[in-house]
Amino acid sequence: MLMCRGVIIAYLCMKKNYCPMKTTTTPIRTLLPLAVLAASGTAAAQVEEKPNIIFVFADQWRKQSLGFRGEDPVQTPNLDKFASWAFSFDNATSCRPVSGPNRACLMTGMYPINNGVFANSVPLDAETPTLGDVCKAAGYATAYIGKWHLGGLNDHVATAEGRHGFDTWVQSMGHMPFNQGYYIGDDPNRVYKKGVWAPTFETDTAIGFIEDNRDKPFCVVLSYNPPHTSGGYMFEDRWQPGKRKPDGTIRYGYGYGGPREYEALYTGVDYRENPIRGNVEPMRKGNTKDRSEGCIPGYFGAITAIDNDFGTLMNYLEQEGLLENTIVVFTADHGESMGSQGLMTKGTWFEESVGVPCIIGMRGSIVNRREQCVFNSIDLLPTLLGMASLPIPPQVDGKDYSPMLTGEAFTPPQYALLSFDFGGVAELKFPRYWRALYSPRYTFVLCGMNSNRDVYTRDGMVLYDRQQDPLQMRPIFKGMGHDGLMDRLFAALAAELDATGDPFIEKYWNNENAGYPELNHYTMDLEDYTRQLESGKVRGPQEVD
Ligand SMILES: [Ca+2]
Repeated sequence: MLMCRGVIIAYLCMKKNYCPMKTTTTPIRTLLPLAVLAASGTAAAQVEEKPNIIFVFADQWRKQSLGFRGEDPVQTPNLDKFASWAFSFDNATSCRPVSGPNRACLMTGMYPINNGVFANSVPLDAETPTLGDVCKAAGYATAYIGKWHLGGLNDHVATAEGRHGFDTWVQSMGHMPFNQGYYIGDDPNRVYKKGVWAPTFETDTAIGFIEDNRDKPFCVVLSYNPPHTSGGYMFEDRWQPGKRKPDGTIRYGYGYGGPREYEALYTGVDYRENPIRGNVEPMRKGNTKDRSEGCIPGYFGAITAIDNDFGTLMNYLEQEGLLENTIVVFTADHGESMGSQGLMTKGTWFEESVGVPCIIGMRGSIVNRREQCVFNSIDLLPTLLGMASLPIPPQVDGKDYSPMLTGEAFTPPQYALLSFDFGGVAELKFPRYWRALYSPRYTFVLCGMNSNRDVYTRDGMVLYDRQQDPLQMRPIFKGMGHDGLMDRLFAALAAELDATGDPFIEKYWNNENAGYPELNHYTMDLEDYTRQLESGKVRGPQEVD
């Protein structure tokens, strides 16, 4: 434990010496230091006019799983209704499609290379401003309910500093949606909610918080853990491909799942004969046992159940007349491959992995549109703060799209920059480096020398034209007639990486001996960290990812 703390403290100290390059042009009005804003005598009067913020996100919910998109055969009537009057970014992306890193992107508006959370179980610097910090400083009542995953190896955050401005704290731990454990406020003991579908409990908790705080502006983050693989009570008979013991028996507690009445909506279909998507392949080549079909009722069942919980929240807001002064966001951490491209889960540049729902509404203020421009997860924080006329911290890399939401002229960025280094700290010795430039039409990828490169790229470079090939079944390599376009995209990607200080192309792209990287402007004692995990004295990242 002491060694682990030493690693984290060393990391924090080194990080403070790093000054990230700033690429965002920020209006002068947004540059007020948080301390100045908090001390302002006029803040109390002004804050009463501020809109509320409700930030709802699920974990492994791909953008294809929205009924109104007409892609996956899944029912989401409440999100369809929300999108019918709100603003939907149809090409929204997860900046780094794995939990802790993308959650840091969502909460800080900064790229992983600048916010420091490059893998699961790396803690977010307590001094980096988040949505909660900004809203609290502006006088909002603040709450965080659900999965956090930004507190390091021991994710439970006991200190006010580590809660990043969220005063009401109901943190879920692990993947047990029918026996979910929570850390609530300062209580060091984990409280379990047995037999209750966790998103329903969390939604009710959020509504209770709103009821208690509706006389002043409030900001609540509602972070649902499902849909996610595993686990525990009521998951015993579920099955996830690849999660069998060596003797072939099912590992306890694995598999996607939701309340049985919602799963029942999706059973009785032979998904092998009727694949949910045109690019579904056996999960592992040559392995006829491990397939995705068995997971589909659990995955879609969880999604429709959460849609029902989201409907409960929206009905409450409508009945109480809160939709006109509340910005509501629904998005996800990242997607789920569910057999597409022969893959499960996330971590790749494919649409099913990086594409997320992103619907934003405030009745009477935000226009109704389905927009095809790029919108990266780092853009959500500045966009919300812009909509609420709250200060955008100068460290933020993302863009404020709020003029677009209100129907004003706005030129969005041409590209979103996506990236990946590692899943969790347990795999630090097995990097999955890649960088991608994402436009409304193209996905252009540079892949380091790892297993993804072997399978999906040639010479570490691949282009997909999603207009001609939406399922990404026809990769374009150099020499196939698009070299000029690929050269231009390479130059644009290189420029984006240079702007963020990312040495990927020079040091890691074609380096088969690329070890622990300098990709985050500081180093950690990898061997110490690994020993801590192997000792069993600290909980490893396997419990949350
Ligand atoms: Ca996640």
